[in-house]
Amino acid sequence: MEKYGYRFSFGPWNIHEGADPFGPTVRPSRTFDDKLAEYKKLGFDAVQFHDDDAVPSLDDLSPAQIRKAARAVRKKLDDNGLLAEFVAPRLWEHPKTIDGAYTSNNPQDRAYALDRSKKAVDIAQELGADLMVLWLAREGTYLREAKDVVRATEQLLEAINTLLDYDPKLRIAIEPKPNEPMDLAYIPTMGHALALGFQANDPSRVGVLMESAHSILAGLDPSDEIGFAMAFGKLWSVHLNDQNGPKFDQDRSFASVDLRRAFNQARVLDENRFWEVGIVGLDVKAIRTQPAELATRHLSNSLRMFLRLVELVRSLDKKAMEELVAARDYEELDWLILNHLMGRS
Ligand code: 3MF
Ligand code: MG
Repeated sequence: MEKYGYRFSFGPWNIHEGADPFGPTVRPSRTFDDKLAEYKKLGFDAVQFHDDDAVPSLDDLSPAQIRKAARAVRKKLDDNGLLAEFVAPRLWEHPKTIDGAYTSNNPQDRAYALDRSKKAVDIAQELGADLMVLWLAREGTYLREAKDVVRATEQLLEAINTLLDYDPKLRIAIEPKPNEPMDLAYIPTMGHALALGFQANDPSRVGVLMESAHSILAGLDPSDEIGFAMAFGKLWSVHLNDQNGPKFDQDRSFASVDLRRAFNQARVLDENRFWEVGIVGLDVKAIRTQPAELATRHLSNSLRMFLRLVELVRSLDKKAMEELVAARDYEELDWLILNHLMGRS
């Protein structure tokens, strides 16, 4: 398969058991080693990690034990010919993160969040990744009166600065999402994430990760979110997927809901040479009905769709497009694009 210089990644959570808030698991769990063996078969090059995907139960381990366990994972990656793309601290499951992590109203809980994040940095170092992704899952409110938004914004910045100081080589990519699990998140969009990053002590080490479903939940167009971040050289990773309107986060296969919206994401990424700066992450989940033995199709389908869309981007009749833009004939431009997507000229 021609990959046009792109590399692809997903996280172990993208092969999952199918539990949802209303029902239990529907597929057996697969071990990490078993999942790792799937990556190359499915055409992928790199693994995205939560800290505890790499080192389970890290809260019960000393920093030295954590580093040792992470080194063993690095060996497995090497054996499978895989890279670690990033590590993300999982700051939304522990009881101490029940009301937020860096923005919790409880100082001991905030200290836990920072300590846990530093452990995630240690893991990233051992895995050979210089990137940390911050999905700020519970940094927000159910009740607006429950937290001080100005103080919370400062706390987020302080946490980022602490992590940048902790490892002078670390880069941080903020993954914005407007809601879920919180009603209202403090960093809902690319604009918020970038504004926060530009205020950091070393802004050159703070960028963003754009997830399609998160942009759509915010009522925004993912390709514009991509372009906005790329205009500043700040798009360091993506979670491409799809989403059927503003409801719960669906993580559908890339392009499966809105082909043209996906085409435009591939277009903006490709026209701005994303393959030179980052890895294409696919944060997709199999539909709950999918039988266990077929529950990796969403990954290979998403990867193949991305590459097919890149093919379409590169075979666009650019000259005809320029002429139509110059004539302001956007109806005909629309027709050209639709025909192209339908495989006709
Ligand atoms: C939630 C997400 C997360 C993040 C992941 C890595 C579980 O909507 O998208 O997936 O992507 O935590 O940052
Ligand atoms: Mg994501």
